[in-house]
Amino acid sequence: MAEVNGAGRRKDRKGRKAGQAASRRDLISRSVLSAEQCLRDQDYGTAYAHYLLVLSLAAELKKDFKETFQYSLFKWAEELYALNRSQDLFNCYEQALELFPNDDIICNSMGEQLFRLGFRDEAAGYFYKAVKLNPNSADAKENFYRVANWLVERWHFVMLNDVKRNRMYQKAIENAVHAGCKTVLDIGTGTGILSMFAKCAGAAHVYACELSKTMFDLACEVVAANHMEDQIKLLHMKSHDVRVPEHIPEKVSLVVTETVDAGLFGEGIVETLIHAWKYLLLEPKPKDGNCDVYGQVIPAGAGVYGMIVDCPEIRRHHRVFVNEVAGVNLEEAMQFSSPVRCSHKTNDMNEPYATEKMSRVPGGYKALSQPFLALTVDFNSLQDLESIASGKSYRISVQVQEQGQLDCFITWFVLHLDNEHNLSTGPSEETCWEQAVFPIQNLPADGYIVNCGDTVVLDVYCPDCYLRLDLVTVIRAGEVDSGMSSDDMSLENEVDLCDALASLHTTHQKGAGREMCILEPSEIALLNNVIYHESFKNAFSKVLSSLAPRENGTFRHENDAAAPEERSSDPLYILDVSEGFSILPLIAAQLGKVKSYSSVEEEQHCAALQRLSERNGVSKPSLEFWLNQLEANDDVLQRPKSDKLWSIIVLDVIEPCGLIRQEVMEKCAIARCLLQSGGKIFPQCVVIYGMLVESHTLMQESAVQGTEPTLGFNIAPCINQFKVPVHVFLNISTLPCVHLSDPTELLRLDLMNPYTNHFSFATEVKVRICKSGQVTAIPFWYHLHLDEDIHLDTSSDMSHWKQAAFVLEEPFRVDEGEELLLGVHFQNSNVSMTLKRPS
Ligand code: 44T
Repeated sequence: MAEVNGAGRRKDRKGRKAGQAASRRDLISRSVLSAEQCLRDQDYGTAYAHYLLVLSLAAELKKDFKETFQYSLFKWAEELYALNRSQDLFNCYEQALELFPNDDIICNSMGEQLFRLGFRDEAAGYFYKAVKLNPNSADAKENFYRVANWLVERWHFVMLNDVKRNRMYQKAIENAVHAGCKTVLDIGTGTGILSMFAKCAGAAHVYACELSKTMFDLACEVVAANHMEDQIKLLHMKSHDVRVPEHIPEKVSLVVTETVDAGLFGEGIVETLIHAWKYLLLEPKPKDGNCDVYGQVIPAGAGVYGMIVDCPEIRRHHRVFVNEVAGVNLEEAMQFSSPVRCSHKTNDMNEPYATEKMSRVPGGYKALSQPFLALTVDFNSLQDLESIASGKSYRISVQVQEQGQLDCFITWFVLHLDNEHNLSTGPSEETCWEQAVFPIQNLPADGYIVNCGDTVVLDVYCPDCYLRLDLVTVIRAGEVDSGMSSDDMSLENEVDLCDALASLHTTHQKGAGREMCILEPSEIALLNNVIYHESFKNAFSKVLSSLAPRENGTFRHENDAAAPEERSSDPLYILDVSEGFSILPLIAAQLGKVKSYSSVEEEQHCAALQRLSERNGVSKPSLEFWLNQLEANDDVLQRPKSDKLWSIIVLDVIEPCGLIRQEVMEKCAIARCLLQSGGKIFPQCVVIYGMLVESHTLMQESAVQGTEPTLGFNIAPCINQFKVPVHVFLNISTLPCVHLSDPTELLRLDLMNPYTNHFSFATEVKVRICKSGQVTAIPFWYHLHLDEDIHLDTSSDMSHWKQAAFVLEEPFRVDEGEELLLGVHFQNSNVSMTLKRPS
């Protein structure tokens, strides 16, 4: 019986199984049919859901349906994005990645979604994964290169190549370990190099923490590559979250760290060390020195130095100093201001300081004072650290020694690693460091000139972990200090100080009450660029006069089909799709019967343009804001009215960093369809120039050069996975390099030509070598041709554009007089280059 029963149950189960399989098959095929129907109906959400079900039930179908599944996912994601349903959007991607965990296309697309919603670090992680999964994916590579800088910042390469800095840290750590520090915590370990120094110096226990996930993973890889994974304990956490004994078993006798930025405190070293002294370090060395084991920090302390500087390049990026640009008066209407703060005004958009490698600033700079000591800090004194964290300010008077313009303060620092080892980040030092720049703004135009003998009074403090230098006043030679009583000198409370400063500022602030508009430094440089605006004005005029109705009411352009009488009273339409703040529409609107459309997005930009147009007598209807006209889903490049086409469309082709903007050719193709006959796209043509150079500097910034600079430790192969061939934001004029060829035309993009519809180009150009050497890089820049006669050069002195360079994988030896073939390849806006000898 039992057996029969058993057999019956088995049979029963078998039957049920067969039935289940059949109904599963049935469900699957029905779902596939529904999915296909939904796709035809463009109901992508439901199609996606059906495919998801199908592929979850039938893994064997994954191969067949992968592309259709991806298609419905991407379509549905577009809709979710448009509907602002980002959580649902990411849920879909996560489901998709569960089904296809190793699919580079989904990974890359997930990265793109994250990126456009502002999650850049996360996006970078997905691009990285996509490239790892498919090293040939051009899209993923382009995306990865664009964000790699967020994952692993470029200074890591520079720093690891800096032998002097590495030796100095190594020596100081060795000294401390030999003197008895046996337990070490490396805070912000980066690639783990300081931890490896400590271990090799003989430390018994080495712990390291790193808050960035990418850097932590990298440190693990580096430490393993050096066979020290059992000797260094790596923690993926912020030092503030490290607890004894949960994460590290004991308090340590040495903390090593280089969590410093150009302004010294910007990486939070003060707060980090306050916490470390309270919870992670042994007691400091007592005054009488009578103690074997105690806590200490490398670096032991630092001195911050400052200087008053005249620098035209910094001036033109942080202060609008032209009063009139191509007929537009800027002076009375608006107060433009850089986001880099230097005054008491606080604003969310403020950045504490800019950074600049002063030795490489185009046009150079002039020191108006001797260096002055702005601040010192003892990292071994909790009291000192807490005093800085309290935001206490120090008032300093500095003598002016040279006549010039008060453009900015710059600061740098000397890190005292220990009593013997000091690292300076000074502007004239041979180092990889940048200096912090505190631009001076909002003085009356004549207030910037200072003379020998004047005294500049400033406050130095560190209110929120960022160093700040505030100009208080300038005491002119021979004047008594009328602005400040001795009482003011003792103001310690920040609020009082701000009030005092505010009242001081308003007394000499010209045009107080003018509307404030904060612009990016590149936008300020653009406003200061008179030639740029004059060029556009002239080119606009030419197009407009070629299209304007003649006296007899007919149009000059013979192709124009519409009846002249209908059109003769119509204005001409101009659309400016520049990114960021642009006054081109205003310039156009002043040219007569024109209706200009601006595509500025920020509210303060719209307000500024409106105010400028009022003050410049531009009639209200002449200037419109394109985004106000748009329905939620409309395309920016639609035409203004049903029967009217654009006479001019201004496209912003080059990014300030020196790269071609993404999707420019796509935009161009649309723009061409929206032009009236005889209408023009600006620029009409873009010519890319390049030059072969030997640049040690670019190599150093691009990859760690073997094991020598890292003192024998094997770091290069790990971190060089993050190298990026294209460098951006370069100043070619000051880049340390030897020119091995003349500038050469590389590629011509004709934006007006309807046959330029493909978005990837490859050409080969002959380049003559004018000097023997090693080609390591090819800097490139652009000429933007507005018409046959007028062009703008993105490498010119007043340009708001910087330049970019392609760095070769390996140096290429060349001899004077020979001719090489340079292959240039553009895909979307990603550039790559190859160099070879003609066969
Ligand atoms: N110095 C700049 C390097 N971190 C900046 O995630 C550029 C140096 C520099 N981890 C040449 C040029 C320059 N707990 O990976 C970063 C960061 C991490 C922490 C754990 C913490 N409390 C922190 C704080 C930061 O530390 C690493 C280094 S910080 C950035 C250093 C002018 N040489």
